[in-house]
Amino acid sequence: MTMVPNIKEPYGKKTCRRLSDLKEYFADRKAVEDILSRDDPVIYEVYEHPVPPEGEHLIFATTVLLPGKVGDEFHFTKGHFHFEPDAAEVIIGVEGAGIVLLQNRAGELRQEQLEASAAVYSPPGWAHRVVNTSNRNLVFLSVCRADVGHDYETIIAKGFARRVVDKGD
Ligand code: PAN
Ligand code: ZN
Repeated sequence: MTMVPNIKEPYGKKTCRRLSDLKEYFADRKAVEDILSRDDPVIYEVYEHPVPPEGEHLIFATTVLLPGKVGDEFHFTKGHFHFEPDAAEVIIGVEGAGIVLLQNRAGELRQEQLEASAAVYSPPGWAHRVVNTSNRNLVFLSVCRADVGHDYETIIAKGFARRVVDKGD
């Protein structure tokens, strides 16, 4: 039995994030511009199941984070805090391997390994970003309250305290 229902159908919404959507997130702006002058590669896709955006429902989303780097920095999701009530989230690895960066609003950072069948808990008040450190797709399921609301602005303004780069090991 597969742990995640078919991620292609049915889903309520598919979001495709390309490098042009993430250009202010990567550290190496020259590498971003070099790649964008040739192509606008997909970094990740999110398949959300259709649920009403209300607190008694759960968001049920599968993310496919493609392998690759921008400069020496591994592909990652934008990362975000949740708004009201800063609700928690569970992230479950389905395929591939990588890292979840967790950071609270005081700037405290934690790092967890993500791999198939691993579950990572993002507590209330902690932002989460997933990084693909492997050479294949990193697929994971995210579950949280459907009314959380996503705060990307704080991450754009302050970033995460850690970047995950390839130093050859
Ligand atoms: C996930 C994320 C998904 C994409 O479903 O939304 O992995 O990451 P970004 O939203 O940071 O671009 C989740 O955390 N939902 O709350
Ligand atoms: Zn979230």
